[in-house]
Amino acid sequence: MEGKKDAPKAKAVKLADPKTASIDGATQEMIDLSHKLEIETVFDRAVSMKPCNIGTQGTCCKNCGMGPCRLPLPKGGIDGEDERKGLCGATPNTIAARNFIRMIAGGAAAHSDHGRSVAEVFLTAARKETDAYRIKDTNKLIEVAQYLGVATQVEKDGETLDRDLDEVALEVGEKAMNEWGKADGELLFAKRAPEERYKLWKKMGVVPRNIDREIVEIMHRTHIGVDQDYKNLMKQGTRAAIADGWGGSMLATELQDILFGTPYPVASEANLGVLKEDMVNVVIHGHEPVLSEMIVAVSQMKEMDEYAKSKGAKGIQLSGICCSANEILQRHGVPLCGTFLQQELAIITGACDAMVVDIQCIMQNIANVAKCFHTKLITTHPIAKMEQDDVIHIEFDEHHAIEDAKRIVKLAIDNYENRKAEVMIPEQKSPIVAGFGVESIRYHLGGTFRGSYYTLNDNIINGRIRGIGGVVGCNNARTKHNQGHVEVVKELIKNDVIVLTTGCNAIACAMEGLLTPETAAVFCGPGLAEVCETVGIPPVLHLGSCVDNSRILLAATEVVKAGGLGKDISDLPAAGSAPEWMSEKAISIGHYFVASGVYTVFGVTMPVTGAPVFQKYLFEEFEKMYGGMWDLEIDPIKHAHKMIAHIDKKRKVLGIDRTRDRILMDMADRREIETA
Ligand code: BF8
Repeated sequence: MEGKKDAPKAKAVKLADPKTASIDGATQEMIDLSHKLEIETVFDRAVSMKPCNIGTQGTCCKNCGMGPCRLPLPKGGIDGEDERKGLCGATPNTIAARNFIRMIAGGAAAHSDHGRSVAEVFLTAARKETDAYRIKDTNKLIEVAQYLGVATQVEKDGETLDRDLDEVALEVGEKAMNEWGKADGELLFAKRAPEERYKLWKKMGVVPRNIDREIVEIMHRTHIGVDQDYKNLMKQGTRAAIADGWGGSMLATELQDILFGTPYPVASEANLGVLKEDMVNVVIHGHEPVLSEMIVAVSQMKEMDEYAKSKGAKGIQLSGICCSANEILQRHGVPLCGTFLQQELAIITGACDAMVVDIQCIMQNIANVAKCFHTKLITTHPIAKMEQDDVIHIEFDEHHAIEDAKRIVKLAIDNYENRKAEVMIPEQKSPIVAGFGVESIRYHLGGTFRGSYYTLNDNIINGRIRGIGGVVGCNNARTKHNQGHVEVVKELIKNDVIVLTTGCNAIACAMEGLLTPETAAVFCGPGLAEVCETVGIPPVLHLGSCVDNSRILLAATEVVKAGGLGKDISDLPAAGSAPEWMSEKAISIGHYFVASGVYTVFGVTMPVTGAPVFQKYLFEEFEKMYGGMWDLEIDPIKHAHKMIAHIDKKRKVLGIDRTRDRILMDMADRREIETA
């Protein structure tokens, strides 16, 4: 018919080039296999779908029905006054700041709601309403009680006696729960920060009142027509981020340690090669260890092992993806199956009999991938279900935790004989030592004489250790899987910067073999290598999941307390990094690092680049206020060197730059001095 246009041709599906998508051999192999099997993964979608340029800049406002108002930065930048505005008149600064703090709210909510769930289970255990959970670490219970204002001793007949631990636990649970919604006062853990930091937060008016309130207030302030001053918006973003790092996340970590045990160094393995062809593979994916702890316990039961054997398997192989993986690795040595970007690939091995998920970082596409295999995909959390019809929902309840976990593991075992596709498990896996924390760093690097971080500080002062890098965060399919993580970390340790890692960075480092003491001799500068070899630790210390970034805050506080390196976290030769971030949680973490005084560099992109004035506020002016600030650097080597430059700047202010100069002298320099 005249005028009728040809029907649009279907776009050819673009496929990711495995070698460009990841640096990891196992991942490349599985992407290749996914193409042969015609199963689409995130890597293919990343090459088929471009990100929105305006959203990437942070200047798309969709907070009301008159928009979305899109305010891209002109290609040549802004000459003169920036006249861009939304329908209501909102400037790019207002829009970017609103979006930014909404990301903080999202991240803080995710961490903190996780923390609340743990606090609820903690209370159930303290009230003895369940047999499944018991207080494991009583030392930590006593320590945390003090920070929550819970008495650990009582006076009786003029004598001071230790208080009954059940009573202490109950009050700790109640006081902790109160932190989310109390009407008066302020976040109790804020005072765990160095005194100078707490005083600064007081002066700036950013000490959180309670955790929930700071998140809710962000949603209020960013509603149309409320807060329209980017500085004031960021003040609230800062308060909410502190409520996450020093509140929700820290409570999650501490209560988990009390309930499930504080991690200590443990040996294990990492990468898809940990799956076993002749065993029932249960892959745990998500974040809350409340469920995964039970699955670990049940999988180790003799009756389950025998049941697996009755079905022709040699036993049960547990492994983990994302931060659930980190949690059960830290406490039980369960191997890491993979990072955020490997979740689909674990199913594509054809060996995953059940993938059990709870909350956060679970891609909806795993349900589509699972459909192509025998894998049972099991959701377990009431707030995180999936619409696809192949997903089984078994809601987990702490009151009958063991029964729920048994049901799940049994389902996986029953499914073992249903494997249909040819099993293809990549060979790659790396040995690792994980399970570090504030306590184990004190044990390995602390001086028994002062019972503190004395040895660590001493080595920083004498220059063997140049500084501390906290390298954390996600994978992002917009950048080559694990490249940023591995290159940043290798460059740091090569330059004698010890690395504390969590989240998917920790898994990336694990896969690359950087979490072994032997790594020190291969990759580290001479000073750091000497320290690691002397005390037998890896140069990259795995501190756990993303809520465990609170451990980095507390480790930094211990360094301040040990003396000789200033009075505040902002005085330390330290820097933070998330080379491949993607989640809102990462933004919240980045901002509580900054608010705690840490120079923090992100890779990939930052959703503020469309508002240059606001960007400058975060990247420069924040340092004057908080001693910490944001930065963006995509190139991993430059990224690491920006961190090192900041570390050197701090060393100079502390007057310890000379010791470092001495340590860097090579033999030729020494000979020159000797012959002079
Ligand atoms: O909380 S690092 S991709 S897994 S968000 Fe997610 Fe990012 Fe991985 Fe853990 Ni953290």
